[in-house]
Amino acid sequence: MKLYYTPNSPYARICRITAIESGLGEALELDWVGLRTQDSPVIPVSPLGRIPLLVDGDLVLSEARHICAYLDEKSGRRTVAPYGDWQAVAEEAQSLAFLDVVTVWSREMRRSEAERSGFLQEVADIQVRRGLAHLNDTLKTPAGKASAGAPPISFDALCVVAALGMMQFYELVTDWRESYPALAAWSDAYDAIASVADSAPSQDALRPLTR
Ligand SMILES: N[C@@H](CCC(=O)N[C@@H](CS)C(=O)NCC(=O)O)C(=O)O
Repeated sequence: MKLYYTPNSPYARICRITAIESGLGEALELDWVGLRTQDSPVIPVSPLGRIPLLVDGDLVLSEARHICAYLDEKSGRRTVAPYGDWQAVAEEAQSLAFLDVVTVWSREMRRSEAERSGFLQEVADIQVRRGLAHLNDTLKTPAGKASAGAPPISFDALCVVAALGMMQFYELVTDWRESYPALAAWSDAYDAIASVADSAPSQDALRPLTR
C-alpha cells in the first residue's frame, strides 16, 4: 500500500498515525509529493492531485476518513465510527469540521500578510474558539484517565489532535492552553504518543502559498 502525502498535511497525518498505531506502519509506503504541481505523481491516478491518497493495487482511495476505515479493515482495529453508531458518527463529524475550519485558517496564514483575508480570519477565529470551548466541555477522555495509559486512537480524536497541531504550529489561538485547560491536558496525553510527536508539522516541510 502506498500513501501519497505531505508532511504538514493534517489529514495525511491522521492516516499516518492510524497506520502506525494499527500495526500497519511497515505495510504503508509513504511518498511525499508536491501539491498543485502539474508533475505530481498523484494526478495520473487521481485527477485533482489532492492528498492524502492511498493506492492499494487497483484501489485509489481519497479522503482521510475512508483511508482510515480501509486501514481498520486491514488491521482488524476500529478507529473510524461505524454507520449505525450515529452518536459516534455525529461526534466524529464535529471533530472533522473543527479540523476543516482550522485548516482553512492555517492556509490563510501561509500567504503573505498582504494577501490574507481579514474577514476570513475573523470568521475562523470565532468558529475555532467555539469549537475549542465545545471540545473543552465535552471531550470524553478525562486527563487523569489518559495519563494513566495511552489514550485511545480514533479518527475522532486524531481530527482534534491534528487540528490542535496546526493551531499551535501557525500560532492561531495563542491563549488556547490557558483558556481551555481540560483540552490542553487531553492534548498533552496524545502528544506523548511517539507517532503523534513524530508527525507534528515542521518548519522544514512548510511550503508558503505564493499565489
Ligand atoms: N477532505 C479531505 C481533505 C484533504 C485536503 O484538504 N488535502 C489538501 C492538503 S492538506 C490538498 O490536497 N490540497 C491540495 C489541493 O487542494 O489542490 C480529506 O479528509 O482527506
